[in-house]
This record gives sequence, structure tokens and C-alpha cells, in this order.
Amino acid sequence: MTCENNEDGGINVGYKKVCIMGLGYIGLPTAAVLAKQGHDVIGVDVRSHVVETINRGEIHIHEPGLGELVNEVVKAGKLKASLQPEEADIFFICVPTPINEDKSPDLSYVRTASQAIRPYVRKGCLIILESTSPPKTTADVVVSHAVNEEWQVGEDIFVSHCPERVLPGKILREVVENDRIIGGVTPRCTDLTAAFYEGFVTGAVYRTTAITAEMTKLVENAYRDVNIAFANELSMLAAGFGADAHEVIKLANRHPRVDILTPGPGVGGHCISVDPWFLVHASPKDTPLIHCARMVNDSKPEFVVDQVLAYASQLDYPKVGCLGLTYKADVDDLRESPSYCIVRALIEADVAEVVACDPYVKPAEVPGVTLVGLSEATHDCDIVVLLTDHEIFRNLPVAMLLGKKVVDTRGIWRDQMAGAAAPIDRYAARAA
Ligand code: SAJ
Repeated sequence: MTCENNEDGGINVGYKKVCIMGLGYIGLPTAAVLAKQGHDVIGVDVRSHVVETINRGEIHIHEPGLGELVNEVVKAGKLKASLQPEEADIFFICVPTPINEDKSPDLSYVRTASQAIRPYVRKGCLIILESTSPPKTTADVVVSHAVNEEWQVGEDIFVSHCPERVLPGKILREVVENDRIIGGVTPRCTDLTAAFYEGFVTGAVYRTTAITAEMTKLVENAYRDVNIAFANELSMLAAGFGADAHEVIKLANRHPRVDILTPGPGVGGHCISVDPWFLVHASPKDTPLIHCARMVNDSKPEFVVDQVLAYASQLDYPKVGCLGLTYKADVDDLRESPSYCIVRALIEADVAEVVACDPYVKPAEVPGVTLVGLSEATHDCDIVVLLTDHEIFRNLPVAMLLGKKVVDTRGIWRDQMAGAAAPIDRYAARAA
């Protein structure tokens, strides 16, 4: 079965054989959802432990609900993982698109995945790039590496970009409920791809061109990065005045047309801290604001390190407990995590004994970091640094922190602390 027209001129969107390249945070949930819908799915990954784990009906990442769903579809024989692609009707490319040291895009995974499917792509197939990519990647990289050059795109073969937009922690819901932007290399590619997504997505499906879809996704993440940068800049500004930035923001947000985001230890994850660079790299002279936001957010971890070191300098080799290592709450993802970066910098400074607590992280994932339980990271420490606002830390009774120096980078304890019986030294004054 292929994606060519059916006999009455409509688009045949019945059950398909689907091949998904990359079984990470996007590929695996997409594979599981499509398998549950009834499609026969083969998921491909270059990591043999990932393939083995999935074929046992287990998962290698933490995402609510995903383990149960993968177990069900693997047992039902609808999802199989493999190191090699197979012939299919629809190919998804869901591989990483990181940046190089110089902040230029690294499209090697997209290139390799496109080359890998080429021998298995038949006439009539649909190829969908979901990885967040710089403008022109779908037409220039995917088409040139995955498609036989004698075929006409839009007639013999169909290629589109449909950027993933899911939020880690809510992926299974958002992969189905989010609106989708479909940008085909030709209008026919767009229509075929949209018809397929309309079969499993409950959100609206918007049709456009590949370049517009690529740019739209990058703009979404750059928009969020710029807004978080504003909050982070305010947090550094307020500290200089000895004011509580979280309180300033909370009060400013009482204005009907102000809605400032929450400052934190910096911006991490594989998306927002990376994707804006694709726009900056593509057109440096047109992106001063986007570039500046990246610099502001990237400077925040160093600011937090300085806050902690200011406290440490007042004590004799104190013990510092760092709460949270992952890039954001209740996920297990350490990629580009400012929390992890801050902990490593504190260890390197060597002016305190540094321990960390994170229920989502295993010791082997953070070499050189001493992982301890919550009690040791709070009760037994002189300085407590809240880095990632996991639920377990949100629910911590602040009475446990009485008498400690506390750096609460996310402001999660401020309301509780305001009502605490004894004062807690919350912020190292920047000016001091
Ligand atoms: N953060 C703050 N303050 C805030 C919000 C976030 O400091 O008010 C920090 C987080 O702690 C984290 C970083 O920003 O370190 C990014 O977290 P996030 O929750 O904003 O976003 P991601 O990276 O998990 O997911 C984003 C989402 N994009 C947008 O919201 C525009 C998601 O929808 C995308 O699918 C995802 O990027 C992606 O894969 O591109």
C-alpha cells in the first residue's frame, strides 16, 4: 500500500506500514501512537540497547504513560524496533538536530537517516521530516539524500516537513491534540501528509510550504527563548537592587496586558536552547534580538554559581545541596541542562562539599557528581540550591530549610517562606 491516489481520486489513508527513524522523545511516542491506531510500525535506532529495550516492551526514557503504551503495542506485534530500516509506505525522520561548537546547525543525523532509508523508499511513498530543522532542510537535505534523483517530487514521491511541537512531560497527549503545521515540498506533498495526520491528530492541521513550516517551528521556540530571557534578565536586575524578582513579576503580571514568564537557572533542553541559533546562523544581521536572548539565557547559570559562591565564601568549606539536575521539572532529560552545568561549576570551584539530589537521574549519567537523598541534600547542608522544580521539591516543607542559606532559582518556595516562622536567608545580595 502506498500513498498514491485511490481509484476515485481521493487520498488513500488506510492502515500503513510506517518506518520511524529515531526512537527518542519524539520518534518513540509517535511510533507508539501510530501503532495503537492500527498501523504496522517499525522503529529504527542506531543504539542497540534502545532497540533491545523496546523489543522487550520497555522504554529507555521517562515520559508519563509511554511505558504502558509501548508495552501494549509491542506485545500486540504492532511496533517492532530495529537497527535497520525496512520498506514502508510512510517514513518519519525524528532524529536530533543539534548545533556545533560554533552554533552552526549539525544536520548530520538528518543526512544519515535520509541516506539510510533511500534503498527502502519506493515510488508513491511519503517521507516526513519531524526534526526541528533550519529553513530548506526538507528540500535540500532530505530530498537530495533519500530520493532517487530520477523521480519527480510531488508526482513519484512525496516529501514534507511537519515539525514536532510536543512538550516533554505531556508528549502522549500533545502528539495527538496539538495543532500541526504541514509543509510539503509541493502542494500535493502537503495534501497527502495532511490527510495522514488528520487520521490520528485531533488538533487542527494547517497546510503550508516546507520553508514556512520549518521557519514557523523555529519562530515558536525563539519566541519562548526571548520571553524567558526577559524574565531571566529581570531576575539579575532585581538581585542588584536587593528585590525579589519573583515578587516583582507576580505583581507586574497583575497588569491586564503583562504576562512575564518565570526566571530560572537558565534555559536548557534540546529545543529552546538550540533552535534559535538556526535562525541566527541563517541570517545573523536580521536576528539581533534572538541572538541577545540566547546570550542572556546562557549567562544565567554563571550568575547562579556566583550567588552560591558568595554564600559559600561566608562559611568554612560548607556543604551545598543542589536540588535537581535535569533541564526542567519532572523529566529525566539532562541535555543542555543549566542545573547540571551549575552543579559541575560548583564542584569545580572547590570551595564547598557539593552534593546533588534528583530522583530522575542515575549516578552513571552524572559522573563526578555525588547523588544523595533529599534529606541529606537539605537537612545536612548549609546551603540549599533549588535548580529544577521537580514536584518532590515543590512539596518540601520549608521548615526543613530554616537556618539555611537558600538560593531558590525558580521561586517555588517564596510564598511558603514568606509565612515561615523564622527568617530564611534567601538571596545572596548581588551588590554585596
Ligand atoms: N523555562 C524557564 N522559565 C519559564 C519556562 C521555561 O526558565 O517560564 C526553562 C525550562 O526550565 C527549561 C527551558 O526553559 O530549561 C525550556 O523549557 P520549556 O518547557 O519552555 O520547553 P521545552 O524545551 O521542554 O519544549 C519546547 C516547547 N516549545 C514551546 O513551548 C514554544 C515544545 O512545545 C516544543 O515541542 C519543544 O520545545 C521542541 O521539541 O521544540
